[in-house]
Amino acid sequence: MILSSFRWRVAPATAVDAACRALAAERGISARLLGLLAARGVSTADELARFLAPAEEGLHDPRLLPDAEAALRRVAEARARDERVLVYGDFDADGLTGLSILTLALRSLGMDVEPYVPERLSDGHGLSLRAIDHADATGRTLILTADCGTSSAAEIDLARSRGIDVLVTDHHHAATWPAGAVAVVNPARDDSRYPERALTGAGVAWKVAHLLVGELDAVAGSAAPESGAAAELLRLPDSVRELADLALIGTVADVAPIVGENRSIALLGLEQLRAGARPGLAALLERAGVARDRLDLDDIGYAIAPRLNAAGRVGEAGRAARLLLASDPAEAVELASEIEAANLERREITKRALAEAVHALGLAPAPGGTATRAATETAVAPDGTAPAADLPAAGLPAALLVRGEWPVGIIGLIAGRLAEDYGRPAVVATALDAEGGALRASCRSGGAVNLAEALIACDDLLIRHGGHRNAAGFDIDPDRWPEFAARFLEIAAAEARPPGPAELTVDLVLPADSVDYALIREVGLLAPTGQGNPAPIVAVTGLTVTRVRSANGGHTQLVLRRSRDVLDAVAFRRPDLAAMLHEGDRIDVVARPGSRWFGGIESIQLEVIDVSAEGAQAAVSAQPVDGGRA
Ligand SMILES: [Mn+2]
Repeated sequence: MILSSFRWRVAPATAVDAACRALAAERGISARLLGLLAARGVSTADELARFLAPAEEGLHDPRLLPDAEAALRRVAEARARDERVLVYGDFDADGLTGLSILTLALRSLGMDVEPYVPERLSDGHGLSLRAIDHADATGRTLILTADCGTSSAAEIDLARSRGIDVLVTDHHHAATWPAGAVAVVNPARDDSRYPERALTGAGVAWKVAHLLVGELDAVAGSAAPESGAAAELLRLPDSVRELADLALIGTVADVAPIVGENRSIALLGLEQLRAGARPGLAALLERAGVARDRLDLDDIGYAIAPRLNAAGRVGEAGRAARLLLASDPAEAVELASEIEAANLERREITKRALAEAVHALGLAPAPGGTATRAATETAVAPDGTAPAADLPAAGLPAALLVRGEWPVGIIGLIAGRLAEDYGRPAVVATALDAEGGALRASCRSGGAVNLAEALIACDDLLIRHGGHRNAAGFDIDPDRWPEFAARFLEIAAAEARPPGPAELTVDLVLPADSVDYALIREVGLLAPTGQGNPAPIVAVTGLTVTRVRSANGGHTQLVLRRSRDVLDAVAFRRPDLAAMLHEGDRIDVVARPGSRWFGGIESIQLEVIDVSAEGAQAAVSAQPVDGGRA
């Protein structure tokens, strides 16, 4: 009996205008690729031209950023007066890369810069008093922030009263911002007219580096045209292009959508990372066992970002910053092994804390935790959201809420694992200090419950809260916890997904014989894929199983026959398929088409997400041949 894990759904075709169609024909874009592009919002000639243009053409003029002029003026002044500058970043991967970008950019302008990395426990989030004291004590009269500062009005006023100016660069959404700052360069300000809203802290820092170096570096800026310069995009200096690897890491770490300007950052950043020019990142990749030449965004998301974040979680953020800033390869290798040790320690602590949380909740360990997780990891809809995992055993509450004594730095990780393993929102709280003060909590959701809205509905019980749909956090008085838990459960129960298999949206339906190298190349044109721009998912119909084999790591390898030859396929973390499928079964599959290289030869490989008995998925069998798309 062949049972599908998902109910398949074919993405509705998006209308493409005639000019776009004409340009596609001119550039040799097939109807099926145009259909895939349209599903990603590329449906006019203008958008298609921009998609196909070199990465640099997707960048916006940094002079359009809010307060760009004030920021430029203040930094120019600091440089002219030989002022000493402090750069302050948040301690997560986005903040650390943003801090490194600003530090390196100001140094390239010949300025005296000290990077200051806060400690999660002693400094906390936002611009800290300790940092201001430090700037004061060391004669630094200008502080630049990265990835924070928009909500630090009081600290900024205090700095000002002590003769220290603060220039904020940040990306956190804000209806108000500190009036005492010399500039608040934040495209998420309510009054921002900057064309891109989805930059991360590192992305904004990189744009500010472009602004400062492009305008102030005599050598880099000398090529600027004398007349009508304002209408031209500020030229991208090579020294700023070389910082795109750091901007990309922050962008992936903060799960920003890889579309628009972030896509340009991704393309430019991958070029730098693959070249391996930054010793710290080259050493980190080597340690993580990632081959640089085929590096993609998944490698950054799984190998680099967690290692940088781990450092921040176990009080080693300063070391991570030194790694990113290192210019000596030997020092970089040394720092990378220390970061690796911190990563292992963080994993160990998290594993123990997760077991404690599961026990405290009275849950059975997640049924084959990996299998449940596989469903959420592999099943990604075209809009970048993962459908909720199949719900495990009935009788679980609509949300999992747990209090314990864990390091603040890992509660988000525990909440994320609980939400994934048990397919429902999770809230994990821990004491901020030993004296029975406030609790700090982290929330994660698979998408069925909007956490930001749920917390707004509990606003009266919370000291402060913030976050997004799928990830949020808050502080609460311990006395208020029971009332909060009850109300949150009620909200989660009301919004929970109806029972039944989750939907899996496929981009395209193709008969097996249409899967060819041209398709693989077309899919490659959509790279780099990641958040907001997922790898295309295709339903391939009319296959016969000729070989099934379970492989190490819980994977299933398949050989599938079509009319004249066979296709190789692999299903990662799906050990169940090896037992369910038999030689001779007629099946349809949903897969990501790709290829692998072996002994210098490329061969097509389908990365299977789900299978069904041939014709059993109504949405797919109803499709005309070749999808009839575009
Ligand atoms: Mn950030």
